[in-house]
Amino acid sequence: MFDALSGKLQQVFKNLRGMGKISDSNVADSLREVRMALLEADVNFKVAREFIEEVRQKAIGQEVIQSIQPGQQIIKIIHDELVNLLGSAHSGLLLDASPSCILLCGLHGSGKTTSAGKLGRYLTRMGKKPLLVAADVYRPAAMDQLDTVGKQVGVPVWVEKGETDVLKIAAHALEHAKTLGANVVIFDTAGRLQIDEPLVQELVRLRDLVKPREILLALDAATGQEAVNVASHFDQALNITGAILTKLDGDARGGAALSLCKVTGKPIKFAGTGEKLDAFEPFHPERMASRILGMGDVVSLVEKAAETVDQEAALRLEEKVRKGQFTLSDFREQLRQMRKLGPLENIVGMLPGGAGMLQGANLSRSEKEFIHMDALICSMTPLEREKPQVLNASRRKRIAKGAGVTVTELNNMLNKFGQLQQMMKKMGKFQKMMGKFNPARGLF
Ligand SMILES: Nc1nc2c(ncn2[C@@H]2O[C@H](COP(=O)(O)OP(=O)(O)OP(=O)(O)O)[C@@H](O)[C@H]2O)c(=O)[nH]1
Ligand SMILES: [Mg+2]
Repeated sequence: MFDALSGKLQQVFKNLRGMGKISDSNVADSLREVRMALLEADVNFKVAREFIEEVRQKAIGQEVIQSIQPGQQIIKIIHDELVNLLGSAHSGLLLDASPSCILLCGLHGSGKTTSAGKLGRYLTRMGKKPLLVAADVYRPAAMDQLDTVGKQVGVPVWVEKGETDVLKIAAHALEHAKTLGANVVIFDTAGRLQIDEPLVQELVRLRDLVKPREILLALDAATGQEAVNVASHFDQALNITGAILTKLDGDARGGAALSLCKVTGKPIKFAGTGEKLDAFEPFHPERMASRILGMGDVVSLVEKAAETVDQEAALRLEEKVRKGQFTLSDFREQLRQMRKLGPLENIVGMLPGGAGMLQGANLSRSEKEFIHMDALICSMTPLEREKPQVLNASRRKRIAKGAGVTVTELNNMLNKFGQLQQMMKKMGKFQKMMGKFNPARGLF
């Protein structure tokens, strides 16, 4: 969803890198472009202004202009500020009571019920025993919806059909949690089109009864500028502990994510990246910043892969990316795993340069293309997979014939692979430059 912002920032970086000498005035020009890009992405104007001011101060303070690689230095400053803007470090959940309650709140359709299920699934995988509570008594189908979601993720749901008093439901649910031995209780509450007094009153009463460790605001990333107001209102009313940014997979411009933390001072704890109940990830500011700046988010990808694919294969990939030894065989393995991993956009978008590759891509066609790519790599000899440089015209003809496609398609595939390989190499260098390279952990 940060595609537009990402594209613009990468253009600015490209210009910065290309400059042999950098002067005050072309730094100012670049920063103006960064500011425009932020504003166009719906970042709150005050936040954008402060961001630029911060970067400018640091750029001057560090005498960047005299340094050997001024462009790179400025890029690093922008990267670090972006991480800051997104909240510095990942904030986990505070779950130290037994049971610990999590209250989900948010506007109508912001993704509370879906996030309740996703969170339940996530916590189960963390070894917790969650219980979901249907505390939306207004929309007739709300309880059934949560019930279905709970069944899908294998998490018990407390439903009291016909009960209209949220406080009674909550009290009964807590008793039920004890019987079940559940240690996290997640309350799915009602939404409103707009935040209003009766809703706030109800949420406050519920909060005072269950004393939640976490009050998480489900916030639709597509709400743009308005998201910041919504978040501020909920925060003032309930003193939220963080947010779940939902629908990050959509075509929203991303301003909400970039402004939220600064404006409310509360962290984004999770991101929802699709309608499916596994499309959910802990929000890591640093990884998100790298994703926005087009450096890809290989760590999240590797984590996701590790969840679905076997751990060893994921570690092998991590190692190869780190060493810049990504070959066509790895590319093929990735293609196969990608197809196991769910929506292609999510996966490719996490790859370095993937966001760019996705732009204007027709995915149903891409799916077919992936099958072709797989067939092409299968038609190669091991040597050709390791060293595509050896592919002369006659080898290319043979491979294309073997895969039942044209040589042009083979050439396209090799181009794509080449780009990906380049990006991965660059990413390795970029991380070293950032000084965040941790060989013990592999990436970042
Ligand atoms: N693409 C995408 N869709 C999502 C995501 N999260 C939720 N949705 C969809 O958004 C719609 C509303 O989600 P719900 O979870 O019902 O939202 P809610 O806040 O519980 O809505 P109310 O209970 O009516 O206030 C559903 O169609 C979900 O499938 C997400 O991360 N990505
Ligand atoms: Mg709901």
